[in-house]
Amino acid sequence: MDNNHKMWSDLGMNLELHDQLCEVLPQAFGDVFLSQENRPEGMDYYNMVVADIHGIRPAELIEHQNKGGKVFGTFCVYVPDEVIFAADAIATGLCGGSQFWVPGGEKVLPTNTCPLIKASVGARLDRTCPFFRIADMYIGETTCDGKKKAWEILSEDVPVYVMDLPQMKRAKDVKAWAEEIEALKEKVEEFTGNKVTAEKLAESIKLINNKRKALERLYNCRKSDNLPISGTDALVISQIAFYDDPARFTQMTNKLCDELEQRIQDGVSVVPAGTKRIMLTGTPLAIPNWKLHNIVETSGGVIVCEEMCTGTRYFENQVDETKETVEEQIKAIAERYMKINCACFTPNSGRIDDILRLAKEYKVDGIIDVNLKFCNLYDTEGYFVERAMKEAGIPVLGIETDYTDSDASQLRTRVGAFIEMLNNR
Ligand code: BJ8
Repeated sequence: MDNNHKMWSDLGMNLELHDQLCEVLPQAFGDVFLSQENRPEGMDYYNMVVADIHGIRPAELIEHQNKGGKVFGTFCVYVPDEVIFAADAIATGLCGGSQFWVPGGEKVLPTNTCPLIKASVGARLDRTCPFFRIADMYIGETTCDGKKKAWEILSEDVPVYVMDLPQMKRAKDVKAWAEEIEALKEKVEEFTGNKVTAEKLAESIKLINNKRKALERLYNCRKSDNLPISGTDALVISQIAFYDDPARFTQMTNKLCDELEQRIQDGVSVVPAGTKRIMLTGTPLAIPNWKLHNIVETSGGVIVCEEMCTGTRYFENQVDETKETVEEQIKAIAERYMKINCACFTPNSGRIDDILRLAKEYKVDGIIDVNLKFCNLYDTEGYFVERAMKEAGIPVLGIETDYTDSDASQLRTRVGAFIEMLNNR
């Protein structure tokens, strides 16, 4: 039994089922990523991370636990990692992006639940993901109805703490969110036995801000006329950001950005001049959901930006680093997080403003508004997105999809026609 198998077995995983996943992932990764031409050398790090996705990082998390540390699993970009790291614990993203986990979720959830929720629940209940096994506690949030009920199901199997996210953005809501962050701090302190001090919180605010800055630098490179990196590669970096060690991730991403900035200066592009620049908006694309990027970028277009939680919503806006007391720091954290524009808020016009701004900044030719099947929130908000884009004269294609490949050829046809229309404009 190799080291990984021993670790997975010790975690109580269903090895037989998990082996099936291990068999298909390298092929999928090879087809989507390694077939691309002229990739930056700095992608080697992320290739390595994905190649051993259930090995390297899980082993690090277990090492942390063996030293007495705790691991918290999170599902939403609203949950502030700062508070968790400040208690010498580790936060790791747990969203599931593979169809492999969906049937496990469907055993307990209605079929008409979004695939992200079904996959996340299935990954836990089927015991086929080490991250879901390792996390000592899950942190849920009251964003959409499907998630709220999923926490209740998951809590029968693993400790789950739920943060109550306000769904409006008035001053009293920001205050309420600060109170929720304070309550999370107390929970994390109790669970880890470690005190969150102002010094510790200042350190972790910097740590996570630095990660955001590295991602922002990466995305800024994508604003260039000559594109130094594909959207597919940028997406996997965003996905890895959710669970990699934050300091190492920041260092490797900044190193990659050095190379990308050099490429921009040297006029190196991964696509021919004139390739239509597409922005994706909508529901998150959790790892290993690479379907749409692959379709767009093998149909003559290129993705330059994702207005998504696996994209700009994850890294835009920093937490104010100048605050000195825990109370002020928590307020600053709440203010930063309440700037994220998720469709669970009403009204959510800030998201429309963001999309219009990003379309300009990234010199976008067209937008694909992506909705994960059965996500009522983003589906409904698509009405405003499409209307605003039409008014601004930006072509928009609305797509609803899931994690299966059953609609791949139909999507390819629609995306191909959209890009052709952009080429003929
Ligand atoms: S801040 S987008 S990460 S809630 S796609 S599970 S909303 S039914 S993931 Fe999200 Fe936080 Fe918002 Fe971002 Fe529900 Fe919709 Fe599924 Fe969703």
